Amino acid sequence: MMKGSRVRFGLALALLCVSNIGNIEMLAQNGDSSKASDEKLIYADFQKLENGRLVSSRGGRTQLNRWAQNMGAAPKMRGLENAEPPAPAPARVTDQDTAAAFEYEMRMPNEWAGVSMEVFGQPEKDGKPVADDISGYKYMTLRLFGKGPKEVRVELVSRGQGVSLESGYPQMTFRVSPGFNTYKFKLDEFRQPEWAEKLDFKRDILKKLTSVTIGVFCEKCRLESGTVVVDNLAFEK
Ligand SMILES: [Ca+2]
Repeated sequence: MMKGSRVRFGLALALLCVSNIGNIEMLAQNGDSSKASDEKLIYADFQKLENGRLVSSRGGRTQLNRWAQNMGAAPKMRGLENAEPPAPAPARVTDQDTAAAFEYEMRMPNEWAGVSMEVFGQPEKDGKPVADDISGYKYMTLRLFGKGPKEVRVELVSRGQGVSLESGYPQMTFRVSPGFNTYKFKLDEFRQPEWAEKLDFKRDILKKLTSVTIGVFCEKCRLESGTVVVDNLAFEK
């Protein structure tokens, strides 16, 4: 189905001009892909911009986060130019298809550090994130291209809904294969790290999901840089 070489070529082009494509306005052509069906919730296909920033399928905002044990050597991250707060950049997959991208650079010394893209399902209401109940779904799927990272981590996050962790949300870490591939994860295999404050996965997260992060991380960090491109984040039965 996928014309591998063409997709790669498209991606290479997109990544080369990641900083120049903030004003693509031809994104919203993919029809009704933002509609949630019973079988599948298209969480983010990155076909829409609001105020120049990529939003999720139902208009939730996107942002870039970073963290580090030593913030003096915090990772560098690059997405949409001149965005405050920082945001991923639109990256062109095809004429009709846009993804969300960021570049990162890990710096030393750092015991641990990371950069992630956070995607909210819905726009805020009264200044608060709005939650989704995804407990009826079994899988998360997403399409991802990674140049640089061996592994990528996705997290299921709930903010402002009674739970407030700085970090340690249920997560899944996976090895990145070459190419722009679709990955599929079982939701019930997401786990919190051992050191995290324990949450009730169903009550606190699956029933109150506000956002998803997709990110890169390091422990005993070395100098390392790369690019991550994400598209078609969905929950499936
Ligand atoms: Ca897309």
